[in-house]
Order: sequence, then C-alpha cells, then structure tokens
Amino acid sequence: MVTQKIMADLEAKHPGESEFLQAVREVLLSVEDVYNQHPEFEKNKIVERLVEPDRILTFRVVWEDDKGELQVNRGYRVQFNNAIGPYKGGIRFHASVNLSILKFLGFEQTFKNALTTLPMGGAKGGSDFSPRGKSNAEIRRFCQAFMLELWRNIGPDQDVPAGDIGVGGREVGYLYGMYKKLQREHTGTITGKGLEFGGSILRPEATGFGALYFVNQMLEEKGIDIKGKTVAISGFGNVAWGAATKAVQLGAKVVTISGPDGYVYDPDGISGDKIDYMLELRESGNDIVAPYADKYPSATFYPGRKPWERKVDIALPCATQNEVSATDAQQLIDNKTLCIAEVSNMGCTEEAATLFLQNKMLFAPGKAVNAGGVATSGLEMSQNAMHLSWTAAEVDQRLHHIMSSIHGQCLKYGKEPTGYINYVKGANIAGFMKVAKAMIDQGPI
Ligand code: 2IT
Repeated sequence: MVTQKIMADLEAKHPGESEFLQAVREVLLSVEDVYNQHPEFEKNKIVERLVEPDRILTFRVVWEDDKGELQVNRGYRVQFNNAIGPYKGGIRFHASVNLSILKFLGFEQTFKNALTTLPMGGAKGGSDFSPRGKSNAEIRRFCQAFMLELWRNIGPDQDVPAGDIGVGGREVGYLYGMYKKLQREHTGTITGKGLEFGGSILRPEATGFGALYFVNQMLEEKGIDIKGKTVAISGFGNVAWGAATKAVQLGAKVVTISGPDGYVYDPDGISGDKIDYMLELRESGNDIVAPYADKYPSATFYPGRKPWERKVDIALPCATQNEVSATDAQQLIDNKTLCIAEVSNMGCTEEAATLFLQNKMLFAPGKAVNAGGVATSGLEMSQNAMHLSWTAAEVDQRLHHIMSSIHGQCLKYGKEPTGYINYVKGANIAGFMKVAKAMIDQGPI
C-alpha cells in the first residue's frame, strides 16, 4: 500500500471531507507496515474497500415546532462495515453534523467495535438538528419524525443505533418508542434504552467508566498510581459525567469541566453533588457551563478558553472531535502532563496527536479509550437477545474485562523496541487486522 496514493485519490474524490480524510489517514499510516507484510491485504483491495462505506442513507426529516411552523432537517445513517457483526454505532444530533463527520465516526466505529471483542460492525448516523434551546415536545416530534424514515433500515441483526452527542436517554426513549410502534416488535433495536424496557444498567456511565479503567491501566503499566492525581476534563455531557464519577471513585481529583462557552476551574475538586449538578446543567438545554461557577464559589469560569491551559496530571478530552489543537498539545507537553487520553472520538487534531507521539507522551486514541460505551451497548444487545438482564456488578465486570483486553491488544501491536507504547498504532493495527481478516474470509463483497 502506498498511503500517499490512496489518500490523494480519496482527497480528489471527497474534497472537503476533512474529518473523514483525517481519520482515514491516521489509520492508514498506522497500518502501513503490517499491510505491506501481508500481500493478501493488497490482493483483496482491503483498504480500497474499507474506505468506502457499505451504504449511506440520507433522508428528509420534517417536524413541527412549538409555533406550529414546519421545520426541515437532514437525517443520515452511514452503514460503514458489517464484516464482523451487525452495524452498530450512535446517532448524533448537532448543528455541525454533515457527511464528513458521520463518515469519520462510522470509520472509527468499525475499528473500535472490532477492539471490543464483541461481534459488531461499524455505523453512525444523525442529523443537523440542533437540540439547543428546543422544548421537550420539539425534541419528541423530531425524534419521531427521524425514526419514521430510519426504521426500515435497522433491526437487531441488521443495524443497532445508540446515542451520541445530543442523543441521550430521553431521545433514545422517543426513538425506540416510535421504532417499536412501526415495527410491532420489541427487539431492543437501539441501545442506551431505559432500564425498564431493556436497557443495560451501566450504559449511561459506561463510556466514562471504561475510559478510566483504560487510563488506570496505562498508568499502572508505567508504575504510576492514579490516586491523588489531578484531572482536566472537557465537556459536561454524559461522557464527561461518567469519567468524572469514576475518576473520583479511583481517588483522583477532577478540576475542570467545559462547554462551548468556556471552562470552569474548581481547585477544590468536582465531586459528589457537583458531579450531579453537571446533569442539571445539561438538562437545562442551554449548552453552557458558566452557571457552575455561580453555584459553586470555589470555581472560576474562563469564557472562551479551554481547560488544556491548566497544569494537571491527566487530560481527558470528553467533548467532541478536534478539541485539542497543536497549541493545546504543546501546552500539555510543556506542563509535563502524565497522560492524555481521548475520550471523545478523535479528540485531538492530527497535529496534536503527532506532537504527543513525537514527544513519547503517554497518549491513547478514542477508539481504544472510549470503547467501553459501545461495548456496554453490545452487552445490552446480548441481554435483549437472551431476554434477561444482568446486574450492575456483572456488567461492570465484563466492562473491566473488555477494557483490559483492549489495553492488551494495544500493547501487543503498539509496543516499540524502545519500550514506548504507541497506543495509536496498537489500537489501529489490532482493529484493522480483525476486520481485514473477516473481509478476506467472506470473499470480495
Ligand atoms: O462513539 C461511540 O462509540 C458511541 N457513540 C456509542 C455507540 C454505541 O453503539 O453505543
């Protein structure tokens, strides 16, 4: 494989799909050596096939706002690759959603899901609908209208959506309710459901919990104890909340959270009712974090700034893609940050990730760190298929096991002769090998 040639072709074919091209480039650069050692990959055109989604659905979503006016949005589902299992991946509702973002997410999801050890293919969907400032009734009408189109293309063995940015428990409930009404079957198609109707007990906190289990292993590998370490978290959504909860449980001290409006620094630590307050902030629907500093006098709000300027031991981007720039990365390096783990998908720009690797930082990519979310979705699928529900302890134990396995795969493929663990390379090669082998074994389809 000549990465440059493949990338040039892709760039010509998809100009402007910058996030998708970024995600592909990162994977191809990581797997290039392994690819060249396996002539069967080239022979089977694995990369050429992998970068082309199985199919992309786009559709119109018409809904009525509270003023009685009709609104029109665009809905998508990118069914990226089902070589190892049914399509699986979240739905994102955010004004920024476009095909480039959903293709990057679907591509990443394919490898992430492969890492989980569970049989799930990769997909992603969503809409440019912005939940910000919308009433509950508007959200409900939008979710129902979205599902009115999507339902024919999903199913328990076909494609199982879930939440992502802008899609939490409430939205999953509305989406699933409509799906069930149209399909007339209670198959559990969509994960992140309420506990009363087939949800898995740990799904809301799973992404954050899994991320901290992974971070803990990264630190342990270096002989570092997480207890007493300071943590900068960005975002204040479901993922940030789960990460903060588990960080505190493990004895670390979380000192920041952030929103599109800026970040709050709380040197006393964000724990207990302060973590619960994050949920309240989110539920207000205003998408701002500033009120935290009004409620808790120990905190200061820094408008328009990012938490990476704080000197901390551990940095956890938990908000969205490309939220850590090269400048932020340099700051984190200069601050001698012990560990940077992407909890958001592709939380670092290409330049930032390169800087971390060049400086031999303890750095891990989203597809490994945040895989606990989709893994627990996979466990929800298993429970639904078996018509039973596991206890929190059972789910947590499986989540632990899965995160350890992902860490082990990163070590296997990412440990360099110098002893440095390149988690980016490790995760990409491990995920790629599994998907590539499945594709070859199933023939050129
Ligand atoms: O990025 C992700 O892994 C998710 N949004 C979760 C996907 C899922 O199917 O649970």
